[in-house]
Amino acid sequence: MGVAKNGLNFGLIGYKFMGKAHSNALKKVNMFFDPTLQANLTAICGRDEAGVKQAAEKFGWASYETSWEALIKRDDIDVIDITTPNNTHKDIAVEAAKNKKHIFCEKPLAMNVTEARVMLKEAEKAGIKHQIGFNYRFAPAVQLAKQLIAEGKLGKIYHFRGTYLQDWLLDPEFPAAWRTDKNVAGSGSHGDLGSHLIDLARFLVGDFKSVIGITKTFVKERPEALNMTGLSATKTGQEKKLPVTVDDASLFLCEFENGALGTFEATRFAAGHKNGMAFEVNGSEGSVRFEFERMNELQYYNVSDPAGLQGFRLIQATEAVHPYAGHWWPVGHVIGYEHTFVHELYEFIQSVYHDKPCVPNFYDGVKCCQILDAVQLSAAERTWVDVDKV
Ligand code: SOE
Repeated sequence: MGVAKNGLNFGLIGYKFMGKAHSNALKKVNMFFDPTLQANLTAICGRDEAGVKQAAEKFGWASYETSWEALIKRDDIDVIDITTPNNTHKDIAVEAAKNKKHIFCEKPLAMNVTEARVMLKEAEKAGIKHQIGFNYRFAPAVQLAKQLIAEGKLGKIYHFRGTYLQDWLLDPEFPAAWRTDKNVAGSGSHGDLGSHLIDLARFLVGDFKSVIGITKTFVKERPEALNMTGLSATKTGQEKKLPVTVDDASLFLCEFENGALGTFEATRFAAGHKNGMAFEVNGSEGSVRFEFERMNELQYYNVSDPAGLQGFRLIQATEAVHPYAGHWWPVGHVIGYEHTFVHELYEFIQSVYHDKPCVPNFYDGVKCCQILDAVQLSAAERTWVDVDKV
């Protein structure tokens, strides 16, 4: 767990979509945030030597490995950053914890709550810092929503309404890749998109008591994929079709511990929506609304505004008083998706340096997996499920 005097040495596993987002963030964090420990891009890891070598050169990593076991064994690595598909998270994290490396892991934490609990247990036993990549918490406008709620500006919370809409699987000819394979992804839109909504709901409203849900797979088989990066995939060109073993859409209701009610919708079949994550929170004193594709803005309604002037006001969360915004550009010079990763990794580095718990951490990852599993159980049994029973 030794932390190098001249910084924190990262070992990143994965070099595609999330690997690129994390590599970019680690460079930008040094440049814009002056963290207490410089983030060192020490080694990147991937199975394909040509691919990982090229990524190391392009993204600016000092070295590369083709085996994650070898990466974890290296004495010059302080942090293992996991950005590989979901079925690899548990084994990597457990091994990293045993070797006293701090861990940053992409979401969802694991394939199911059982695996997630093992990861939390090993991380706690090792006494290392652990964080999960729920990056949307770190948009300045989302942090502002949290501040308003914490200050009581929304009063008693009644509703959370979350939607996460994408459409990249709409075409039945889009190939079956790792994201449509239950053995690799664990679930479909449910874990991939629903996990973000669940985390935001826990962050803003609190813990869940019970859920009832339904999941659906609209297209049951697809042509075989040659490869997949980000949300694009190519076909092998063969006739062969593969079964889709995950959900295409997942909808559920919840009751929170504090009595508020929530509705959640995650789908890859919402034509026209590319990364349409949005939520609204309604309380006795007001409401907030957020849409990711307009991520610099927060809408806020205050019931105490004078009659005749009431309405949602549009706040552009780019002023120095807004969380993280002052590290970037002058007011009104907006930021984007990649900045959320810079913010979360900044917080991670600060937690390591100051020896304080990371937020959100593996405990939050476990709670999220518990809710994901409870919804799946509810969908299978067509009934309400108490989250604590899972
Ligand atoms: C793909 O659906 C994806 O990239 C998710 O995996 C991310 O977590 C989300 O931020 C955007 O969509």
